[in-house]
Amino acid sequence: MVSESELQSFDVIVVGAGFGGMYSLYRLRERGLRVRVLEAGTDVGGTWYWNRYPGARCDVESMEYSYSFSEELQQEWEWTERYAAQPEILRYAEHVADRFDLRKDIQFETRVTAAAWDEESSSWLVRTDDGAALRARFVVWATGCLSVPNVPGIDGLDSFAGEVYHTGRWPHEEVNFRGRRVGVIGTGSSAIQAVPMIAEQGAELYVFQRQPNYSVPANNRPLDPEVQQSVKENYTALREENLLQPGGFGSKLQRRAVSVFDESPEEREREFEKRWKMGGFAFLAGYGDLLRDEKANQYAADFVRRKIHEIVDDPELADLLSPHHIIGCRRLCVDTDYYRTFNRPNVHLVDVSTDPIERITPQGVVTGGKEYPLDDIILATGFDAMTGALLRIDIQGRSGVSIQEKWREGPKAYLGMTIAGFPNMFTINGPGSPSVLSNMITAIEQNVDWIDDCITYMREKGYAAVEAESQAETAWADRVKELADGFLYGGCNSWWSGANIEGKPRSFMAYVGFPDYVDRCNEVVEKGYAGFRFE
Ligand code: NA7
Repeated sequence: MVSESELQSFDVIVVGAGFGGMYSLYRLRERGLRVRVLEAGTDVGGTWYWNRYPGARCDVESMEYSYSFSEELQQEWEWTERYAAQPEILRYAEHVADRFDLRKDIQFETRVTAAAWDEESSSWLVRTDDGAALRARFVVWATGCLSVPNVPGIDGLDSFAGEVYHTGRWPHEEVNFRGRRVGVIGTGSSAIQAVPMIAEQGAELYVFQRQPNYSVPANNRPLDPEVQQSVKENYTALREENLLQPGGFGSKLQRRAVSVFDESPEEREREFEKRWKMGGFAFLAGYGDLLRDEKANQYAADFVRRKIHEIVDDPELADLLSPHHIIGCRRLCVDTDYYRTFNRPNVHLVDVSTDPIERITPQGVVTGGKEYPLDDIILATGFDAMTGALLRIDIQGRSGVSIQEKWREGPKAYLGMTIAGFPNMFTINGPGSPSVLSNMITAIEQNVDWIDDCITYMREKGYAAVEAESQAETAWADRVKELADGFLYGGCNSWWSGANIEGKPRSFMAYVGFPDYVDRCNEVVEKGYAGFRFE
């Protein structure tokens, strides 16, 4: 046991060195606080450190998916593509770490296993997997929304004789699939990005599909240096316009509020076609009612199904690849050549919608009574999203109440950042904040700035502890639900409502509407931290 006097002690412990943790460190250290970041990986980057699978790419444009807090940083960094690929985003994260000398306060290869609130000292005792304990007044969880891989409990997975990869835990060394028989399980965003790249490597590829997903073309391209220069000349204006958008990004998506019912079939076709060509999330921004009205939504869904049939040569295969759920209800995928890849002779779709994968043998995957012999299996099976990381840590708040007990019926967090019964604890992009519906980096900056202001306020007033009030937390959860209910998000089984993990409580976990969220966070401050209790 480490004695109390030997405990390393900090003002703030930040867990995770992705974009959330890095900015937390930068901001809070600038304030003169003693900050320590604990990170399980060997370097910074979070999502972009772990998700190294071929084709991994951001679906928010690179000029927007970047920090805005430093004018010098945003002026000096040069992006090469409209949508940056994983290696480039990771280089950017590393550059930020170098530029602001962040690594000196980050302890790598350290996983937090427990954190307990100590009433007497109004501080947290944080334990790590190397047996160490640290003390801090505040804990900031920057553990990511999509950081805990979901490994399906398929019988025999451990018995497979070849390699098993998960897209969210990709090896650091290059993996070459040339000449190999590869099975991809899953057809979410990760698979949709990886499949065309692996097919191109010349693998004999078997894609096991339980449910198809809608994907729109990225229309990715090299970033024109002149375009980049002109954005940089007006960066402040772009950032400000983005803050007014529903997701805190995409002011150039030509968002329109009109209803699909107010336009003729020809106008609608032209509009969808134009947006299909623009690429990315512009597709769903053409009409105000696509995500609110199921009948309106059908027009967009029909359009994508027609596109799939145009692209895929075999009509039966096109049928299988065509989703029938509400488009946008699950997070829209953005691809480069996904559907076209199925025209290749080395790519095979295996429909496991009615005959689930029965088991995995040393040789391959068995479904529908047939064994598919494979050399490698790629699990593109997603994540225990939004709450998975925190629920895997033994976090105990006041009176020893655990986060697992607290969130048994589903997560609640006031402003998506604080939890009643867990004083001096903040979550970045937590459940009940815009998080996965927004530009994550913009949301991170807003969350961290708010937390920084709160800590600064406490220091000025001489407060030792801050805690969300239960009533405020419940009212917030009701608000999150009410907002989501105004949209079609409840209409399908998606990871952002907990439906991909067996036994997980169902609730839509993101706050719809970034500008409204920011207003409410500011209003709380203006009203003297309404909904919070200070000690
Ligand atoms: P997703 O979107 O959760 O996709 C996971 C996929 O894995 C999905 O197609 C699942 O099918 C499939 N899956 C999961 N378990 C199984 C089993 N047992 N058998 C067959 N298929 C299975 O994760 P991604 O990593 O692609 O994307 C997550 C987010 O990361 C994405 O939205 C972006 O925001 C970035 P299902 O649809 O459940 O039938």
